[in-house]
Amino acid sequence: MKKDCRRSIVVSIDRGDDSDERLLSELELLLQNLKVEVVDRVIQRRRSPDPATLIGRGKVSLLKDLCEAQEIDLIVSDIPLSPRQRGTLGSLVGREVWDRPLVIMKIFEERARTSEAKLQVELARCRYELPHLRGLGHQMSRLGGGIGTRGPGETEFEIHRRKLERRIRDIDRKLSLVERRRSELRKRRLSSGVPVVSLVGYTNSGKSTLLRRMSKDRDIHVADALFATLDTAVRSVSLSSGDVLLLVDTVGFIRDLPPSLVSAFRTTLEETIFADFLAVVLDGTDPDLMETLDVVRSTLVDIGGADIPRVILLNKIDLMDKGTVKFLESRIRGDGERVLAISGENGPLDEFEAFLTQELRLRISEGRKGR
Ligand SMILES: Nc1nc2c(ncn2[C@@H]2O[C@H](COP(=O)(O)OP(=O)(O)OP(=O)(O)O)[C@@H](O)[C@H]2O)c(=O)[nH]1
Ligand SMILES: [Mg+2]
Repeated sequence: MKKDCRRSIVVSIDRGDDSDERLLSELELLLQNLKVEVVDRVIQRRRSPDPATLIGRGKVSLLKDLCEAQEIDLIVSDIPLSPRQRGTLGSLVGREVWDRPLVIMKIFEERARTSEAKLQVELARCRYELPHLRGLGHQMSRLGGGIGTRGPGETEFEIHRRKLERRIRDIDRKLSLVERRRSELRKRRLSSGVPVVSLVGYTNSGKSTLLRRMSKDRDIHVADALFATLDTAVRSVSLSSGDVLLLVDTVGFIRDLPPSLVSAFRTTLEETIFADFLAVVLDGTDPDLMETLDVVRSTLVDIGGADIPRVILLNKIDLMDKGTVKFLESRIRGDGERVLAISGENGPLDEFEAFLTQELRLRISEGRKGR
């Protein structure tokens, strides 16, 4: 099986929007994380996607020629595909077809380490595959993931569908047990009276680095990779003021997180909102920093954490010049946020610690509302 470094072509629609290029480069970074090389791009300028094949017929035949000439294994669409589009495109080009949600899901699959994360990823994958079953056609045998299929046919589809549905019910049951245990732990955490601060933010922004540094726990996993963390870690942290808090680190956010992943990881994502305070970690070297901040804010709205008091930590300033740091700080502040510039890796954290001390004392004196 050709698993290492597969060759791909990325396809997309150019709607004349600024965000198109940004999304494409992010998709290529996601693919790099999966050891998939992007050999070429086929981008079509058109107002709306073709309902059957995403790109028009002419581009499909160009794509087919490119696949043969360049020994391509895989087509990756930047735009989420309907089951019909994925199936039709796959059979016309004769290659496996992925879309952006599937790419993100595959990264989650690779990264999942605990049994809970593994179950959540599998649940998301099953929910994603279910509507795609009919559209998959000849690709089924390649994507079956252990559920053996010899060839398409109504009964094969039916058997596969029923297996998926049974598995979804089974995982749902297992996860609800995990959720019960988790909510017990959460209750114990809350009744301890120790304030809880959650680290939230885009994937790879430096959340785990900060947790590792502040808790002095060398076992916290840090990596220059997307979605290095898929589970929740909680550590006790003593500030220089003597105050103690619980610091929570969990899964990062990304643009267009697939709905099936959001729902499967909902309990993990929601873990961040059982907090007195949020520290939003932003990678200062991100060229689309303000847009990323918007993604983080809208994800917080989605998971019900928008009203928790927060500070933005402009992180990785050791990699930036002073002028840029000042400029970004004032932009973020101008956007109505409180902001502190830090280097979670090696800069001083006393300003952040003093800020937390003051904030948490204020919260405690006001009483813990809504918890
Ligand atoms: N130079 C520099 N690198 C940093 C800093 N903070 C984090 N990093 C690096 O950024 C990468 C990602 O850091 P993580 O702490 O794993 O990021 P994360 O937000 O937990 O990422 P996910 O778990 O994938 O969501 C790692 O290579 C870190 O070493 C910093 O302040 N300065
Ligand atoms: Mg992490």
